[in-house]
Amino acid sequence: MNVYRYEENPLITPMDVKPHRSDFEVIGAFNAGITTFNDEIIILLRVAERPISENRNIVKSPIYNPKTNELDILELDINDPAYDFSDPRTIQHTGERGGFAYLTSLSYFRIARSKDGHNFTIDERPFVYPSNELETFGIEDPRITKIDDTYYIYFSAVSPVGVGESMVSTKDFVTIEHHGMIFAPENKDVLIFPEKVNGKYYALHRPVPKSAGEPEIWIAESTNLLHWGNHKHLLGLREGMWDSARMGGGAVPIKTEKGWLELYHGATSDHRYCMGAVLLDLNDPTKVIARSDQPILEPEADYEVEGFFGNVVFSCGAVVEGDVVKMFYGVADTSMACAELSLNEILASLTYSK
Ligand code: MAN
Repeated sequence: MNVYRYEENPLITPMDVKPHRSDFEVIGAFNAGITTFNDEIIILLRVAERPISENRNIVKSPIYNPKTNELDILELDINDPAYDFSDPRTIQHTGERGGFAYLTSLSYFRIARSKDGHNFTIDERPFVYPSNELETFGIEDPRITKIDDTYYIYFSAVSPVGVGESMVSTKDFVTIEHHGMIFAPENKDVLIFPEKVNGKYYALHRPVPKSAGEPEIWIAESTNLLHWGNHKHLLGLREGMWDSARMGGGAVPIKTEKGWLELYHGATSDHRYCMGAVLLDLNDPTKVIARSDQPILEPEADYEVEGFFGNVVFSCGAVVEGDVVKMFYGVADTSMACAELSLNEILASLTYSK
């Protein structure tokens, strides 16, 4: 696979983004939703910020308070046996309980605009910010699907009651309308197809089942983008391969002559995140036609291997111009990068099911 990583990579780093308050620091500008609007590429950054801590033994967790519309700052002692601080992203419960109690940062979305995909201007203020009790730990990993004149922005909504997928929409990237949670916890990595197929909207989603099943990709349909049903299991993990432990949709499905091309992420149990592709039937996206045996992009460059959470390439969107796929992607849960790939080369690299 010929992958052309931009020479300026990483394109946007935390240092390029001003914190939204002076007692905070930006630790991530990554996993951005991508679309085009008024001849510009919109890079809807997931900005992760944390309160500056002077004391190494205290971890401060920012929590949105829907009653006051302010952030509360929780202070945790790293020697507290109730918690495990080894994952830089989360504060885990110790013992049998499992799962995370708090996050070490709070994410929201900020707009970066670019005419050429290389140079950016970043808005001064947040565009989408936590606003209700299902978003108290933040909002993450936005994807943007344009349908007619409306941009649907959907993302992980994180709170103590779970991680689900919520949606807002905008027509002008100034005002937003809230649509609430469209996939209940635990669910992430929703990707809404950009047009109806046989009269129905389709979405990929990634539940995390507990008593049976794995974090794998499902597909659902809807007539109004808000209520999703007729769920089907679409794509499973593959033992010993790059997508053996977790997976989820990445970019908005790309319509090609051969089918719907979905660029998705897969990870191994040691948290190495790669991007690969799956091709779905044009007239029935619940049917898988072909899939990547090898990743189309894997963490190799230093900015992909090292960072806040290293060995991660994670795309939430691409811009397609003819045969060129400009895949924007988050690197190491820290910054944004872009790589160009050939659409036909991706299609030719897939292993077709018999
Ligand atoms: C995982 C990671 C974190 C994220 C939480 C909540 O632990 O992806 O970065 O904040 O989930 O979504």
